[in-house]
Amino acid sequence: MLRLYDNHLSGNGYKPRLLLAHLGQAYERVEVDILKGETRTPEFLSRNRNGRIPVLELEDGTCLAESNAILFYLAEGSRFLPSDPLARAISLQWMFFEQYSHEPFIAVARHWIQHVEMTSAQRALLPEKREGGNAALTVMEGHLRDGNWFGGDAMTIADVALYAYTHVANEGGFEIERYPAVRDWLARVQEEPGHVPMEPASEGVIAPTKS
Ligand SMILES: N[C@@H](CCC(=O)N[C@@H](CS)C(=O)NCC(=O)O)C(=O)O
Repeated sequence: MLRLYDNHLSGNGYKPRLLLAHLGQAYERVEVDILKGETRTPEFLSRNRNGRIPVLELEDGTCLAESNAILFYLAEGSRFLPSDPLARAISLQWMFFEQYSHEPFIAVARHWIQHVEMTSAQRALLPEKREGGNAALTVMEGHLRDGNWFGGDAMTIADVALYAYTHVANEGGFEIERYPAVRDWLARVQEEPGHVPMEPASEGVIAPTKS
């Protein structure tokens, strides 16, 4: 059985959880306490040298890290990853956008505000995080004025990747109401059959039913 090393607060961890629910794929979920440094133990580092969740452990013990790589692997052959080369690349385009222009601003601001005691250096960087996050939301708003989804005519892994931290952007101090097309897209993602919320995320074997 697939095993997912995960943390219930993490949008990066939620991405594979959400896709696995849509795929109706059973897996074992292992909660890793990122705030207590459990991602930096020798045991965890043997699964991901980069010391971060999520990590997907395959049945043969191979470990795959990086949330968007995990999405790409899991979605192969499903409706969440198009077969056309250009359509696949467009999904990847938005997933790289998420990692470079979105997550480092929106997820990091949320983490600092919600989960840790902010240092003065982090507090000083917060306006920069706000600016970067709003720039990403503006790009998304522009795209969604012309289309319902990011990777084509239906929901793909690009939407899963972008949904994870956008739907909790308010926790990072972002005003999603300023982005009506993004807000409508969030509702569309939530209305897809098989959708599961970010929390609660139980431990042990998760056996979703296929939507
Ligand atoms: N680019 C990575 C980022 C993963 C990441 O930042 N994981 C955080 C939780 S969201 C983590 O494990 N932090 C614990 C640590 O750095 O020790 C991905 O998309 O999977």
